[in-house]
Amino acid sequence: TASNGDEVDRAKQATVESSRFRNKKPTIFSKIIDGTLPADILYEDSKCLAFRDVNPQAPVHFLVIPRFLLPRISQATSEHVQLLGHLLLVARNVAEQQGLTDGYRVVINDGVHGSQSVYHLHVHVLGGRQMSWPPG
Ligand code: IU
Repeated sequence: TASNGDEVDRAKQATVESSRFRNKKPTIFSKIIDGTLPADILYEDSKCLAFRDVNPQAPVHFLVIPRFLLPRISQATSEHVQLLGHLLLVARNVAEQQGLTDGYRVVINDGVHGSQSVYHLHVHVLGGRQMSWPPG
């Protein structure tokens, strides 16, 4: 579903370079972004990609991640407004593509109390079953 292959290739390279420049620690998600680790990619564009979670917690469970390495939502600033909005719209579009017509859960885990395990911002989308509240 890549809209423009050349644009995506340039974005991949730019992301790798900007992550190095900013001296942020790449995670396993950087390998999915640069294509060295295979993933079941549902959507990608110049700013982000969506892929199935390897350990799904619902019949449909995918992650939307920015190519740009922002480790966690608590490090976001006004610089990231457009990027964050884009991630949520992609989450919504892929949820629709996945047929989640009865609703779904969108989650961002942050830090220790949020049980974040991968420090590359990711939006979880879970659906295909009834969710409960509050989460554990
Ligand atoms: P968390 O919000 O940081 O806790 O979630 C990380 C998610 O990344 C978790 O649901 C893992 O199953 C998922 N994941 C993945 O999809 N592929 C991987 O190679 C790794 C983790 I490591």
